[in-house]
Amino acid sequence: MEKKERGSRVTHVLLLPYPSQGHINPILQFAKRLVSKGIKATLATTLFITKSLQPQESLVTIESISDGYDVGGFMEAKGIEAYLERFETVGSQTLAELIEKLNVSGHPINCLVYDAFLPWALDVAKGFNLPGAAFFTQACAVDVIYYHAHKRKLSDPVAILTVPMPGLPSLEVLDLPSFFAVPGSYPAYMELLLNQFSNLEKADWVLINTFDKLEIEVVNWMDGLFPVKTIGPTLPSMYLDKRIKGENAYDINLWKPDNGTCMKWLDSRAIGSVVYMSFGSMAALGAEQMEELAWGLKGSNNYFLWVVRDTEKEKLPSKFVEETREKGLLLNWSPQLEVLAHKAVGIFFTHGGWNSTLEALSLGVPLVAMPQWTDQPTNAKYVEDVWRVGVRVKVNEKGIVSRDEVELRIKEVMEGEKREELKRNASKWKELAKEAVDEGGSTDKNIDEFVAAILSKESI
Ligand code: UDP
Ligand code: 7WV
Repeated sequence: MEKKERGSRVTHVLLLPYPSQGHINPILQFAKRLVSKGIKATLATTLFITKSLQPQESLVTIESISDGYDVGGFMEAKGIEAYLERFETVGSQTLAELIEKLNVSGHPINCLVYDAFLPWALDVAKGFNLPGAAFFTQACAVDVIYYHAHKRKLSDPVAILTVPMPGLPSLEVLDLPSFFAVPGSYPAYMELLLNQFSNLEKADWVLINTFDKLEIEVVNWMDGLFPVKTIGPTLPSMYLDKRIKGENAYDINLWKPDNGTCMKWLDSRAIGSVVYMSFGSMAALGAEQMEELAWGLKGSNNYFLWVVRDTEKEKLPSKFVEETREKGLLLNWSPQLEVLAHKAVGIFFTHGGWNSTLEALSLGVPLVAMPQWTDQPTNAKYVEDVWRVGVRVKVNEKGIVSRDEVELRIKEVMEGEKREELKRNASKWKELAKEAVDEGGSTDKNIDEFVAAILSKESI
């Protein structure tokens, strides 16, 4: 592979994700794209995560920093406030130590790509006189809503909706990221999201895991404020352009996927006959909601694959597993990309996390969106009304999605009159996602420009 060299030195990019599944996947995938373009890439993640990883061949080297919770990670902290505070203090220091170590190792760092959730990392980079690129793991539309709120110091949902937000569709309170809908509900999370913009004017680049055609109006608008480059969707190359041989999976799984059983089970199902249901890595639903989902799934009378982590299983109705043995399979953690790419899967019933949404769009699978919190309501709004690749469930007066609603929405997307249109639109986005990352596409060009820009900064 051609290496981008200056003298005998290889250009070396250090990447720092927020340590959750939904943040590690995209940044690590982006790192692999950089490697395919001749860059050396190192991922810095927390010791709590690195010590649980099996050694494996990877295009990207993994190094450890500390969030101050080496034993239990986030679960060890007394809540998000304590976690973020200690992460900033211990993280800043251990990130600086890592950069120093790498600088004397013969492969000095030329650029830091950091998760926009961790703006202090940019200050660390600047302390070494290094260029820094913020990496946004949420939709550009969501980022822009937080930008307006940050700029005007607004967290009130009605107030934010009176602000002109060019590039966005007309939104209602329930379409906003959840931290607005119930003001004061999660102040530390709200601050985390708003703080993405606290020093962003100092970032040399703003990378966003999206692609131009998906949200062109809002991307163009944000590009007028910051040096934006869309670099997504960050699915493994084999699911899109297939230009990077063997690049077919996310390398870090915080849970062990149940590959064998699940894929064999799918192989024996008819085309488009399976409902795949998953709420991502973080959501924990209430027992009543789990029960409604369970009976709604059963009532729809389809085959289903449902990711219910072991810690959530006790919330299932006692007879459910027994009564649906013929129809369904429960998994602790799925190989989600393989599942979504399988022809037996007819719909994706999802919380609509940004990675899951991009994966469904990129693999052409229609959705039922059941947003839980954070950016998921806004993603659901786009799924239903902008990209028109799925429907959003309605919540009843008790805040629950009833079994009838679950059944109705599944049937609507699985066999209703909307199905053909949703499938057509999903196929269209699949093509456009592939086009963006393929040779000469918008994402491909942006990554080339990013690589060229790091090289030119280096030679100054
Ligand atoms: N994922 C997976 N197996 C599962 C559930 C999720 O591999 O059983 C992956 C999924 O493909 C996605 C990520 O975990 O890349 C979840 O990210 P997302 O943004 O959708 O949701 P979050 O977990 O951050 O809420
Ligand atoms: C991890 C922790 C907190 C949040 C997220 C991930 C997210 O929305 O991506 Br708010």
